[in-house]
Amino acid sequence: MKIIQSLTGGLALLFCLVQSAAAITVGFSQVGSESGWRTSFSESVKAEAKRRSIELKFSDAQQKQENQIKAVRSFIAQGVDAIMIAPVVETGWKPVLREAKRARIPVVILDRNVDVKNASLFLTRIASDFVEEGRRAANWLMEETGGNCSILELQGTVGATAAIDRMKGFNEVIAKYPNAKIVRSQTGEFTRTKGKEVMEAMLKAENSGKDICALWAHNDEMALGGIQAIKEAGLKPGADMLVVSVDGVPDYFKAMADGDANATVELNPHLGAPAFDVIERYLNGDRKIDKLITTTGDLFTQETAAEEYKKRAAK
Ligand code: GZL
Repeated sequence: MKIIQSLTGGLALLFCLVQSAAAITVGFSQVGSESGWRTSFSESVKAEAKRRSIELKFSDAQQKQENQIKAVRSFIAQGVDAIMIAPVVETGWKPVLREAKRARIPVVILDRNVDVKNASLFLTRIASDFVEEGRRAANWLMEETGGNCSILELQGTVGATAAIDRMKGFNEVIAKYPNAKIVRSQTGEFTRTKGKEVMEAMLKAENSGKDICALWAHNDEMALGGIQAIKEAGLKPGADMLVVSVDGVPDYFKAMADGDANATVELNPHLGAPAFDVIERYLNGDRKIDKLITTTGDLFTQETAAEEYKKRAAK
């Protein structure tokens, strides 16, 4: 009898060891690949999953929320250990988050936010403070121009937290300067192509931009498209018209080093490590997880752009 008992004990121990060593499976629903920042974000999550031997199921939604919701439902059906969502817009998430909760699968929100009142529908959100990014961009511009500036704004995706909050932070600062005003504002959907197209239209409507002091873009991709449009309108971006943005992608550092752009607030794309940390903590029983984990970034200008570009382009 003793032999059977020690055998089953040994098998149970073996099973636990194998189980705990088994890789976890995480489903990740990503917005798309609309910007250099987004692709760095995706690559960093994939590299981190590989480093930790986590099985990552990656889904690119091509900017469509219905594709994100389909992907999350598929992750639930596959019984993944955890789900990460980088939501394209804030609204429309309650039903599928309820389904994940019913399936007892923890959900981590990355970057932009979801507009749900019931905070138990997700484990935590890991993101930058977009309002602060808008404030920093505006404070730089007000300092640079003495608060005397007519501005064209390229907004991000309508309904996306990054667009809503960057606009909020920027407007909060310029409201203190009577001679600072956004004269035109339109969405460039966070892409370079659309940013150029919208900037061309705004310049045409504003006497080719001759009286415009600055372009404020919610991300570098749109700013880079805007810079093309400013050049084609016969103006010198970075000089005739200042350019300030957010993200800190290598191409934008190159534009600043070339004198075509002036400042950007860097956005950390490395959200994989903190996300997997919090998932592993939760799966190991930790229930003391903050509802918001913020990342930070610095404001960069032309002064250090060339050396910063070398560092980033080399990666
Ligand atoms: C903001 C993020 C934005 C980036 C853009 O955190 O959602 O989406 O600023 C990207 O580059 O499109």
